[in-house]
Amino acid sequence: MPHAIGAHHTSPVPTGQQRATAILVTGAGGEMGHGLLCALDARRKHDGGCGTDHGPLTVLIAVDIRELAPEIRAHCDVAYVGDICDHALLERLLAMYEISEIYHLAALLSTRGEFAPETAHHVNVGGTLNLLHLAAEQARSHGRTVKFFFPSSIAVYGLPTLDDKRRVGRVREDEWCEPHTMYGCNKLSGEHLGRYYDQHYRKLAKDRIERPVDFRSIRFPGIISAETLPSGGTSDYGPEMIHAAAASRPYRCFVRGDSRIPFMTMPEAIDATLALMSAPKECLTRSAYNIASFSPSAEDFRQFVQQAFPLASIEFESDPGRQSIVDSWPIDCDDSAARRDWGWVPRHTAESAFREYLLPRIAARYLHSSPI
Ligand code: AKB
Repeated sequence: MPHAIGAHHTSPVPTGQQRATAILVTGAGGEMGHGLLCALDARRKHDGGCGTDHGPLTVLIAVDIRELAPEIRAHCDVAYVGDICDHALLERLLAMYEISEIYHLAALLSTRGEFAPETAHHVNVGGTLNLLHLAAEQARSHGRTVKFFFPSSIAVYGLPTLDDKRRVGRVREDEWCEPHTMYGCNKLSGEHLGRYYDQHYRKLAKDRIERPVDFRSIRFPGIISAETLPSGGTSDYGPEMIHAAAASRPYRCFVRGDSRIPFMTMPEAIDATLALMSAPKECLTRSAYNIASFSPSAEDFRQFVQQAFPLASIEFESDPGRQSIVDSWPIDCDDSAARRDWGWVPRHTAESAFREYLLPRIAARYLHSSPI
């Protein structure tokens, strides 16, 4: 049975019949959850307590399979420890809140998904279907469309060979979508399910409601955070290398030095998420968008890191399985649709990302180490 761990309430949750207007974040304790909760909390404080236009009672609800760390829980009103595949939890949320926005971050990432692909499907697709159904039921009950953010991934792409990857270079949203991982299949499924709930839900039902869900998605590249270390991903070699050097730990990189995929910083990912979610629907020509910021090779990562931490011990030892996943992902993504439709612009080059954000913030996190 899920249990709620009530943090402080930044605004009183009404009693009796009235349900509080709420924003729901699943996977809140994960890599993106920390940054997104902070940003949503800051937005509602800036808006005078309302992260949406439904008045001052918007509460921020977090759901995760594990208890949230105190510094994350401080940014939400209620934190539920539970499983997004648990219908009792979702029914409880339906009964207690009028949810206006959902940020569905909960997922098993690409590496972890390859050890338990059926479990990955159950969580990544079954969980997403549950949340889309919750959004549709919410829309039916409060009569307003529910905005739904779905973090997709470059994992939806599958370049057949390394030669194809090198020849193709930059990919557009509608090409090479034959993923090599269960996670990539799940993210592609999630995109299609979201588009269905947005445009075609219950097409033949007599009591059909028009557009219960306003589905929006971004195909994120590898994301590097100074605050959190990712786990279970195949793009993790980038952040792992930097964090290991800052913590004076030797690092054995599981891909070749010439491996190259797109990356971005966590602040860029959070800003892009909020920018897409606040864009006028009529400006959006797609439900899933590419964005990208910089595409360093693993050797580029090593050089940036060793310039900052000269004593860092970094070796390359390619793991064939994880290498084949990275070799199937594109070198870069064409983000022209995101730039045109909702003003996406990357904040960094690889150099500025390391110099201005990653190295100083990660070094500070480990205190005793400081980049040159
Ligand atoms: C992973 O490595 O699985 C994720 C991703 C690229 O979506 N970080």
